[in-house]
Amino acid sequence: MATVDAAFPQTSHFIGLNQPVGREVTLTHLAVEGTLPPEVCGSFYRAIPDPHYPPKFADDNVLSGDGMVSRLAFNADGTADFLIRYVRTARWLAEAEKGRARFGRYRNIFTDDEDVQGVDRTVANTTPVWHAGRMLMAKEDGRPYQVDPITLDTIGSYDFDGALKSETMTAHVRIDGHTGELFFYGYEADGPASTKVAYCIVDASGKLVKEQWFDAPYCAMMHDFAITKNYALFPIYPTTCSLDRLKAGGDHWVHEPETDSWLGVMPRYGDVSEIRWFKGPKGVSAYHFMNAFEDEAGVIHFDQCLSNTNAFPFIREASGIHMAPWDVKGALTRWSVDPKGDATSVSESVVGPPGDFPLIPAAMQGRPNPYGWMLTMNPEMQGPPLFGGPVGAMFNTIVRLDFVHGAAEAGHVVDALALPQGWSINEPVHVPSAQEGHLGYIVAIVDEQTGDNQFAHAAWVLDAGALHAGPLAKVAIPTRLRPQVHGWWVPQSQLDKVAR
Ligand code: V55
Ligand code: FE
Repeated sequence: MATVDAAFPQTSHFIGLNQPVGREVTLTHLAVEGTLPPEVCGSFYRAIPDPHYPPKFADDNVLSGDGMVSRLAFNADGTADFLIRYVRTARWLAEAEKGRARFGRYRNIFTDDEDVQGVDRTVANTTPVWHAGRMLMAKEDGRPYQVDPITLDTIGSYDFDGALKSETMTAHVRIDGHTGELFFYGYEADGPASTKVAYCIVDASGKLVKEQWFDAPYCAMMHDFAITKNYALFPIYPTTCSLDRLKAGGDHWVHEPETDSWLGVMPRYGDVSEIRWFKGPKGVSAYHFMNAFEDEAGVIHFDQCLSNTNAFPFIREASGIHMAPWDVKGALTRWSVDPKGDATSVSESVVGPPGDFPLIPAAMQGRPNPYGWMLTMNPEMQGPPLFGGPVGAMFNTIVRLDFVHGAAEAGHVVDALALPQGWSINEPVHVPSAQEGHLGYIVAIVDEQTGDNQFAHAAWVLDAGALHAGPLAKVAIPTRLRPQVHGWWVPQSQLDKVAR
């Protein structure tokens, strides 16, 4: 139980919480402790990278791991089930056939075995995206894989019934809660290091109705994007790719501290020729965005978990950026632009604490969000955070921000739950309340280090308006878990509608 898996490189990417789980799990009738609110009726899905085989190259990173999808199902009888399944991608099947890794370095086709050239190498490991009754496991380097939302069995690569031209769809989509439309994009849309970006709209029934391509200012890691009621926003940060570097067997990404960031803004139903590029600061980076919205004056506000360099240590190392972890600074940062004004750069303000995994109720997507949640570090914690994930440090605190009532000097933080030393919390999902004025519920997986290379995991259900009160309900999950990338909540009413 406490043994390390010596078949994997003994680097930060494969030890401790990052040690691969390596197996599919079926746990049924788990006890739900406490009082589960009736609204928390449905399933919580999570995506995890978990390499099936030790990597071809010892310098592999967490992001390369084969996609695993988990489902925590709250059952009608008051118990819960927990399933983990590999996504059986073309890559997973090709490797399973030989019983070893055949694909090489992170997002570098030139390091793959000769006999798998041309095989889809995406690992579908980043977000379980639920839309129009379909569950898609997405990763930004390829097309998503569709999985059965009940059994988690892999259905296959998904291209919107042959309509999608882009070779990629990112893991960060935006669904307008008012129209039910899915907005997404794919970068490196026609191959590695390309500046081509595909911007797509899928109607509420799941039909891809529009796909347009444009050129980004340079080939950048475009991890997330945003919509407002009337606009689509494409932020560009200077973590860049070069084909020559890939051909030489090098790293996909290098961060460039002296290169400008950009915010592309276009009418969301408009033509890509209408994109206006607003200049941002040099050298910054962000993975995840809380939201974007227009105010009464038509000014767009875009809130992002921004940092002064790329947050991933292995990308900084590949870039020759030597910074102590405490010199990596960040904050929830607002870029404001007037799409009809004359200014050609963003205006920046700090609106929240450092951290990541921002969350708003799905209904507020692209509209003003008076409040939201995110993960951060407890500044009062004595001792180091739990080691894990691509950054190497897990978050230990969840906060609620109130942009109306919270003090700006306090980063709008009005409520917090700080976990004890040795604990961490993964990306939460939001479950709406049936009660008017109640902020709903939060579901998240928490990890606890219980010994040398020993961990315990549980799902916690929190009152989204009273985080400090601690869990209303808990489900202990008696199996080892790797840190989650992203999660999704699907209400039981929607699962019941799925034709099976
Ligand atoms: C991220 C995750 C990825 C990836 C690129 O969290 C960026 C950010 C799990 O894969 O390939
Ligand atoms: Fe992400």
